[in-house]
Amino acid sequence: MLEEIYQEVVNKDPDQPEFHQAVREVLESLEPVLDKHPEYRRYKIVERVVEPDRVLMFRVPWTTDDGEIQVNRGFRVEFNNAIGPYKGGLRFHPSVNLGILKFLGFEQVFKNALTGLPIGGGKGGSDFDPKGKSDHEVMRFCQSFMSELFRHIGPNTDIPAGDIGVGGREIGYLFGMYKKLVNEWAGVLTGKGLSYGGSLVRPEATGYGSVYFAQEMLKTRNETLEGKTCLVSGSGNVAQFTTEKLLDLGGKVVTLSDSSGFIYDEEGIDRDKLAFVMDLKNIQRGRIKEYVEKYSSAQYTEWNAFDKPTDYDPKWDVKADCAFPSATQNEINEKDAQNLVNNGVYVVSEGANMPTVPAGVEVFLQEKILYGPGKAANAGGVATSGLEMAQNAAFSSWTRKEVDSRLHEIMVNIHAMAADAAEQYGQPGNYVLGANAAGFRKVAEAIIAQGVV
Ligand code: NDP
Ligand code: 2IT
Repeated sequence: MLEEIYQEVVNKDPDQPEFHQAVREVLESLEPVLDKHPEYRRYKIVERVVEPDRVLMFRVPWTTDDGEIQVNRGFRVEFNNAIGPYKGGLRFHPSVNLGILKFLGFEQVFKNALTGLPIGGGKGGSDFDPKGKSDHEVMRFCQSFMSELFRHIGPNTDIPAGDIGVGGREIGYLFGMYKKLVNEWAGVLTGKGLSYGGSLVRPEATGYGSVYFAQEMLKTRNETLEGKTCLVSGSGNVAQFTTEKLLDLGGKVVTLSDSSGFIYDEEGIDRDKLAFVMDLKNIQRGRIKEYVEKYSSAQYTEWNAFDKPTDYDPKWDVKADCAFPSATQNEINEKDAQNLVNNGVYVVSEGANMPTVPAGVEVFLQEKILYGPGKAANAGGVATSGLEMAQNAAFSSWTRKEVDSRLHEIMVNIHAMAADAAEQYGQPGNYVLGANAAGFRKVAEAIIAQGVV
């Protein structure tokens, strides 16, 4: 039956391979859940949950600094609000299309359920490329994007946030335009600046959370991150704060990357080097290869993620204990997964969404390494967005310590929920099954309770 549902998803939208991949991965976990809960079949929960509540698509016209008119496409996929208002990031990247945003929105539904907070799932974005654009161009783009999006969102309806290409700068411009159009200050976006309703620790949260998740997985083997050599991919928001938390916990980070290549620093990326990367990426908006001009302990390997010059990615062919993929989807193929295992990696915590292809996931499961799939391991970001919403609703702001300790507690709970569900369905240690089953069950119960709507 699940195969039939999957085929129908493919037949309806044959040009959305990432969405198919995300659906297949969840459906493959669900057989034992549906066997235990036949009512989920009767209520057609799977059929209902693979179809987004609604998809919005709109034109985003803007002008360059030279006065040339550009047209991009904007999207918001409001996937499912059974357990709370739509919640999820906005991605600005030239590769963005409806299939990618549907995959991200679908994942978000279950991820958000795992946080234990009342938030549904959504995702949006545009094929706009912020790279090489001036601040003013980015501002005009964000204003145009919001001039359509504003009528669809609201603090109890749909609350976007950041994702690839959308950080504090973009959220600020989007928020400013929303406020102007609606004439109301509302907690309608998360990831806001601290001076206008943002939460402490939200910028750090996804990376910190992914490391907390790894810490919990290691605990099951009575181990810690102290002294572990770690590979981190990406060099954006998630990668930076993954590196920071690994340093706090005594780990040694030896790689960072962007879509042009990666750096390997055998001496480890210490706090000063990380500060350099943060300035390079967040302020100068430069490329990671500039790291080697500053630090001679490192070497740079060019590997264009779009051309894929070899059938394996050399950044995963490095000796280490742990890997934190924190760039994008499908950045680890089957060969990369095998290379990681061959190089001694036995902990993989996914800061990115769906960074490992299905055949790579299979390698990790067969090898029985500690493998935390994105929807569990990177849920700390959206969870802290939920905490930002709670602070906005209560007109209050919490201390760094308070937010961080709640984030930590949420990650400990997600790990426990995924571990328990994996055990309950007969595959202890399989966090893929555990996360999918636990997230799905929560959404399914809410859908049943609310009738056929
Ligand atoms: P950023 O835009 O801050 O950083 C993205 C990083 O990944 C950059 O180094 C970028 O390199 C690299 N990258 C992007 N696309 C590709 C690609 N196609 N191939 C190779 N490298 C690529 O984004 P985030 O750090 O916020 O997001 C990273 C991942 O984490 C994404 O998968 C996102 O969905 C996920 N995530 C983010 C959350 C958040 O709170 N921000 C929460 C949960 C998950 P370049 O500069 O060359 O583009
Ligand atoms: O993928 C994700 O969970 C995010 N990009 C964060 C979403 C959010 O609403 O904070």
